Amino acid sequence: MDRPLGITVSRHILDSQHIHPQATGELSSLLIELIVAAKTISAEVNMAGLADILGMSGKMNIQGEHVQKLDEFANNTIKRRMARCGYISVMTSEEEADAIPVAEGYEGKYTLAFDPLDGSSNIDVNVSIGTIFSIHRALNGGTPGSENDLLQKGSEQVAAGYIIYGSSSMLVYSTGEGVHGFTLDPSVGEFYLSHPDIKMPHKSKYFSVNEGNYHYWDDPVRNYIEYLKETDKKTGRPYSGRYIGSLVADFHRNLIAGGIFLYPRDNKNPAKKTGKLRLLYEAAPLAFIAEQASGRAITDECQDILDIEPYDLHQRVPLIIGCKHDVDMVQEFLAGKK
Ligand code: P6P
Repeated sequence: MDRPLGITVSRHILDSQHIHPQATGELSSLLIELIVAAKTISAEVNMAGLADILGMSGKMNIQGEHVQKLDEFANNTIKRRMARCGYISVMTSEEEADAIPVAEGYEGKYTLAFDPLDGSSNIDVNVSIGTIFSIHRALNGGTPGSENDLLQKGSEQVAAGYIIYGSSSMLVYSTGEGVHGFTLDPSVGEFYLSHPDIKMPHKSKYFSVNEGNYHYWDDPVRNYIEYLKETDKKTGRPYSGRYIGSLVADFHRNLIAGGIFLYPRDNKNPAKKTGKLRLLYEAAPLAFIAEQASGRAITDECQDILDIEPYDLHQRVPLIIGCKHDVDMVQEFLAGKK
């Protein structure tokens, strides 16, 4: 018996484009180009243990972090491919201080913000890592873009998603019509629809937070974590702690199985006074996915992540993201109501 015909991600993107008669196909083509870059990165990540690509490149990035060779490879793979795709006018990457121009004559109507390989500190210990991307409309499409085109609110995103390089490589993306997951079949190099219309459970069973920072948090955050550990009157079971230390992996588990992730500000460390995670290419794209999957994402000042007006390409934000019931509960603690 023939294997069922899997829906490829290209097919899925084109089908959703056909629902919009006014669509020109440029966003579809942009996503398909980005996915080619992701497949290239996936192949390299999965071989990392074999090639000599493991280890440090000896360089430092804008964040002052040691750049791993795979980081550099992922950044260059996306940058080179997207600079000539013809659908974006400017890019920004976690690995680069300034906005990245596209090749002259290739200016398109969108912008791209990306974290080429988030969680890279986990590469050498074979923990899942990921690429995160965020797409907006450029302010003056078709002309060379600038930082202003990139500094747009998360609520203005036209598409966002991530690729997680784990036990299998998965692409999860949304164009504002739900969240859809695709699993890579490396034997044919295709992403097939495996998780249509993903919805976060209303209530979590996992909480993800680095408790090593416990003494650096404000009291409401500490009180909330203590509350999670109390026995639940109804279920008798406290939440289970799960923290991988790789944002895409922690987020993906919480998206599929139900969970809440917190990275609050750290009042003792100036580098993390406004949180550790970056708004444009980490918090905002994941917040877009979370809200499209019926979840929520706020800061520890109860501001919706998608409502934040960015002022810097690499600004950091405190991030609380996950099932709606649990984010609402954190908000109660932060507002002093619990
Ligand atoms: P910590 C990885 O370096 C990262 O940027 C995210 O992927 C992850 O969620 C976070 O930092 C982990 O930070 O301070 O708990 O090691």
